[in-house]
Amino acid sequence: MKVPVVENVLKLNDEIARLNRRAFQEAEVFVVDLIGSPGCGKTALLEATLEHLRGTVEIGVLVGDPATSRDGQRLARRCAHVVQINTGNGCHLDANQIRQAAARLDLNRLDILFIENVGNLICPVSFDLGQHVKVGMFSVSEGDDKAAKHPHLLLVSSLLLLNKMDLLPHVNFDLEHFHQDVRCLNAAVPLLELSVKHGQIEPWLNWLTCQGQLQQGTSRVA
Ligand SMILES: Nc1nc2c(ncn2[C@@H]2O[C@H](COP(=O)(O)OP(=O)(O)OP(=O)(O)O)[C@@H](O)[C@H]2O)c(=O)[nH]1
Ligand SMILES: [Mg+2]
Ligand SMILES: [Zn+2]
Repeated sequence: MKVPVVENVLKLNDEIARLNRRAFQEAEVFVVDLIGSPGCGKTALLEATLEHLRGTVEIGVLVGDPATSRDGQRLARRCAHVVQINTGNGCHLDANQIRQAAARLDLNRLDILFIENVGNLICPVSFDLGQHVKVGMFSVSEGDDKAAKHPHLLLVSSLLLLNKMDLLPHVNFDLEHFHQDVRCLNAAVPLLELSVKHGQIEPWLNWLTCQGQLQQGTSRVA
């Protein structure tokens, strides 16, 4: 008997991601999918980013959490275009959730759309949301082995962030070892060290500005 085989369980997700990507391109909005473990500082980074870029670019945020709208409320204090997505027992965002949530925003008004993914270093990597870039975020309080243990995240990320550098003297984290692991797995990806708590996010803001300009250039050419 021939047993049916589902070859690509992500096929439907990928089709919806393509629609999202087209909608983002048409609206000329640069979309960043921020992936990191629970508590690494994703919302804190977005709060600080909103603060710094206030009045210069229009930003929207789609934020995923299994439950509560706490992150959504934190971000809405600094941003008028925030949608909270509750995933229940889902541990990642998918393209359809992004499609529905993005429909609540006027994409044409936005320059940047951040997607704060559910705190998780594993399956958010596999789900195309239609984003331009995925950014992987770690923090020193999680231990220096997290890059090595999550090679797929390193491979799909256009940028890596290492947060909570202020805690380095207090935790068991071998910075050189972490850098070596990153270089071994992906020699090309930039790695920026931040301390969001102390407002040290300039390298991230510079990267964001460069990417935004690059994207604008590309969409004009295309
Ligand atoms: N010491 C220190 N603490 C930080 C830093 N950045 C964020 N935190 C703290 O880390 C905790 C978690 O920050 P969040 O921004 O909520 O982290 P998150 O990644 O959004 O967490 P989830 O959405 O639950 O996955 C908070 O208590 C922050 O104040 C930092 O640079 N240094
Ligand atoms: Mg958060
Ligand atoms: Zn998942």
